[in-house]
Amino acid sequence: MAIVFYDLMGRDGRNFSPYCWRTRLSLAHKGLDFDHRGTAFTEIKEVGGENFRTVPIIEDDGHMIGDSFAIAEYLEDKYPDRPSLFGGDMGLALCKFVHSWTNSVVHPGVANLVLLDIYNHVCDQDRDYIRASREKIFGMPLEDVQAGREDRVESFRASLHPLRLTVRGQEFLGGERSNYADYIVFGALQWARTISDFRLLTDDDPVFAWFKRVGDLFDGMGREAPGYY
Ligand SMILES: N[C@@H](CCC(=O)N[C@@H](CS)C(=O)NCC(=O)O)C(=O)O
Repeated sequence: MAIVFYDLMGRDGRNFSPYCWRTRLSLAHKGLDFDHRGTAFTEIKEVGGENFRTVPIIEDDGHMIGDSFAIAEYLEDKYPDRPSLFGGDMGLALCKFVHSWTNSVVHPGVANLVLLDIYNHVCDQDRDYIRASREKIFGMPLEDVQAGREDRVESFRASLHPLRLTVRGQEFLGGERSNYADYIVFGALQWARTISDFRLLTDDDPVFAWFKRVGDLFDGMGREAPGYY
């Protein structure tokens, strides 16, 4: 039976969750079929009850697994004969660094530039929840978080310089072929692409070229998803 993949669902069927993109590309990387189930923020509790407060969640062989990194490790262990996501223990250890860097630098950078756009793309049933919960986290109205972004986008681009220097000299973070590190960072930029026409990257940025390379993988899985560019 195909793996069931619970993905965050936004307005007009847009799938914008950065963490869910990590899982979606991991499933494709492993060549595993999946049954895609779009889930609103306020429906997550109906999927996994008290044990799962966030998506992605997958269901495989009667097991439910949550948390994108745990899912990647599960897939790697359960399907060792399929293409490797980490390339061994050393690759896994390095992916933990990429995970921490993305969560602590790239995600806040993206959210500070497009938070109101995210809100404008959540399902109707999620709107009150997202406004209230995110305004609590950020300590200000969503409109204020996003204000002045034209003046702030350059410093976001500068924060990606380690990534830029790397993908200028190699196809993927994984080297000649993509690995889980690529999917972690791609998810952050795909999050923005799916919900905002505000360009985080310029056309001539090597990071944008790499983003497009990852988007082309698996028959254009990332590229074909509805987005603004
Ligand atoms: N550590 C989790 C984080 C996942 C996460 O935060 N997912 C968001 C969607 S992008 C979510 O489900 N949020 C639920 C909420 O805010 O109520 C992972 O890596 O999967």
